[in-house]
Amino acid sequence: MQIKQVKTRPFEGQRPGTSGLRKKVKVFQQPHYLENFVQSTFDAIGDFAGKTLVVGGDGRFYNRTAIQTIIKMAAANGFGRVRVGQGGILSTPAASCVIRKYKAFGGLILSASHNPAGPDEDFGIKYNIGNGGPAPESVTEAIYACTQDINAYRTLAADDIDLDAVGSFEVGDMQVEVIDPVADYAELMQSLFDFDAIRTMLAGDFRMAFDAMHAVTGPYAKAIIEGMLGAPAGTVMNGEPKEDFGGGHPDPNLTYAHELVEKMYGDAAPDFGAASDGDGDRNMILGNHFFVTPSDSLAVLAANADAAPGYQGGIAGIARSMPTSAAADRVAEAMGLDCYETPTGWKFFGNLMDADRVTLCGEESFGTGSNHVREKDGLWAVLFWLNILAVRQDTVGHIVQAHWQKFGRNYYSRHDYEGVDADAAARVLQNVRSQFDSLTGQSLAHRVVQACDDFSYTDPVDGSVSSNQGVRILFEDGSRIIFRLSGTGTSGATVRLYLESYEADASRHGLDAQDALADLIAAADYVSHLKQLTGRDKPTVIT
Ligand code: G16
Repeated sequence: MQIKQVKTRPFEGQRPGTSGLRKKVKVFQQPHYLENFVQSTFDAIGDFAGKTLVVGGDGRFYNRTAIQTIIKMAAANGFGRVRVGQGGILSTPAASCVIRKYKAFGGLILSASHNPAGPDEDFGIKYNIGNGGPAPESVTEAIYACTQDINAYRTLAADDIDLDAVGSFEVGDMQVEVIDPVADYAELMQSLFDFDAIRTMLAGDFRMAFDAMHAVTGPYAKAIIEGMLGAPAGTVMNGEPKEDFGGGHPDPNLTYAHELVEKMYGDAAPDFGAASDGDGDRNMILGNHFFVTPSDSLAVLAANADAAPGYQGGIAGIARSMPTSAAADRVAEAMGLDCYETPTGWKFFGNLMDADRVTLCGEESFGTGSNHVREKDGLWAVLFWLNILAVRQDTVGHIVQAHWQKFGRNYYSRHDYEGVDADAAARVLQNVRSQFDSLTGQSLAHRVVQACDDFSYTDPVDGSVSSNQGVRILFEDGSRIIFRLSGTGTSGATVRLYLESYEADASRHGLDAQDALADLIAAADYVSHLKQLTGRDKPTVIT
């Protein structure tokens, strides 16, 4: 088959963000746009001749088209084999699992995560390295550099392959294996958790609901929760992945997962509810009339890790992203474990896991995971919680409240101002920065400001430095106000305001988080002029 060298010119703005390149589908549909990024990735990642590339995505609109393009380009560029999920499907954690299990050179994951899907919505692509994790900044910057002076890409004049049939195909000199997207991942889950205990619990009075939000986790949750664990049919809601996610916004939080939230806060609510996102790496955990913040979820999993067979040998350490609450730090301290604070982005956990410094990682953005793969993992978190519930024989609410009694409660909330003017967003952060000196030592929100900074991280494994990762006001009592600009949006800018305060007194653990944080919320606006500058009187989303 004939390799074609196609002339092209660079596009502006192909720098990967927090998690790969995310743009509107229409942007990706421009001639050569996707091809430029794929060729730049291949040019940046080194010698993969004859090696394996894993390819798959969350099933959103443009997934299949992009996969056919990538397969031909992989063949023309000299990969020996592509492993692709049947139907083009691979959840992000399943892709990480497959990369690791088959020792692939790397993988291309097609997703814009929880962002809406469809011809007028979002698409995304990111490269994961051989450890199964998102490429570190050194690699994403090298890819970006290649996108800036690309003048040609290589592809093959070949027919599309049948993505719907499991089997083996030849494309030029390259082998394409269309694989069952669920099997390897399900086997890994079974090796980590006590499926017998969960099965017994599900066979009794315990009732649960899992909302796949018409996105990628449907087939995984049906196979594992309804199939292997025997939950009744219908436990998995919205379980068919759709190209437009059913017109929804598969972001598992209290705002967007409202169907599940109504069920869990309604009459005769199930004992346990959970949702995952577009590509299956996020999770939300709910009990009967009870919401578990992602920060608390990480802390509870760490404190109860011995319930799950895969973690009974002990955990090496814990890592959380900087804006994530310090609840996990308290568990780490009590367990004598190291705890790391990294910038936002799962890619920063990879080195720590590879060096066996941490086992569990988590982010406030509904991401939790462990060293079983190198991505955050929605269903893994759900199964971990089910395992704990089966062993502890207690409710979600009791387990979290008992946790607070032991460790204290970190009240926590994130306020998002989405799609705001980029200059205004920059000025919000600049306003705070310009007061670093004057705020320090002063009283604000009935507390004393201990320090202010722009968060900077030095990777303890490779020494790389990532600066400007969030503007922080840190208080003497451990409370924090943090401002950051999102790195995953596709239109305008999104300001994220993160708020946290610590409460040791158990008699004060029953407050609503917004009430408990009210003075910090007011102080954040007072210091930054956030509302005035963005022209918004309230956040778009509160989590
Ligand atoms: C991605 C990253 C996460 C990050 C989240 C939010 O998640 O993988 O590490 O916390 O975005 O990032 P930002 O605050 O920059 O928007 P996902 O699930 O969207 O891939």
